[in-house]
Amino acid sequence: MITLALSKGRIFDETAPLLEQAGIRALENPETSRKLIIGTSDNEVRLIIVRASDTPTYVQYGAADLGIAGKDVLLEHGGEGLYQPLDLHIAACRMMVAAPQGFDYARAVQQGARLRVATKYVQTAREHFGAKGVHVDLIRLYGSMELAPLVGLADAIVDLVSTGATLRANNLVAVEEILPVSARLIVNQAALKLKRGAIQPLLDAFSKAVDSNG
Ligand code: PRT
Ligand code: MG
Repeated sequence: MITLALSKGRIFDETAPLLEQAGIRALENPETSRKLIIGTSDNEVRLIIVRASDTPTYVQYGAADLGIAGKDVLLEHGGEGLYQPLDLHIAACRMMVAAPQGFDYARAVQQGARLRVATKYVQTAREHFGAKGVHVDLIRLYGSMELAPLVGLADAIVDLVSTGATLRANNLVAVEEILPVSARLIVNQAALKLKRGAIQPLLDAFSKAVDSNG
């Protein structure tokens, strides 16, 4: 049996077509089912439904053989015990620094000001600002980062941006790109060795599906 860890929402939605191209269909819809373990049309493959930020943990400890997680989540996790064979090119967005319209970020950086930055992506933000030599106090939030500058909690945020609609709706503007983000297939390193015969065809099928989507 092969276990694949996925989060519901955009990761499941955008993975389902790839799975289908690999001949695997979920037997229930995780958006409507309350089940956390879902069988598939392939008797040897099951899905487990986890929080997006928990996916690497399930795979690291071998509770799942494979998983699908955003690059953002993998950078925060650190990637220990994980093999990352494939960029699936799904759930794409960009990790950005954003600030209120009218806040001169470039000038603040140039002047060496100490910035308060709210984010869920503390590790990635620390590395980014550290490499640039920007002084920051990082404030860890678990969501709705866009609110922080509006109520004086932070000068700027680090968040994911896809359409930009959320930033616009809150009078924020992206001032710097940190990195492009997409979802990656991850594999437990020990499982890859022990179950290579079962896992390799799945990796090949994902790879073929990604290529055919160009
Ligand atoms: O929601 P939950 O707290 O359970 O976890 P999560 O937010 O980590 O999960 P989910 O399902 O929302 O996101 C899963 C993965 O999708 C992330 O880890 C990213 O790799 C990827 N992804 C792609 C995104 C986005 N695009 C995205 N736009 N994740 C989040 N967003 C959010 C962003 O944080 C911001 O609040 O959408 C908002 C901005 O969107 P736009 O279109 O208004 O710019
Ligand atoms: Mg979310």
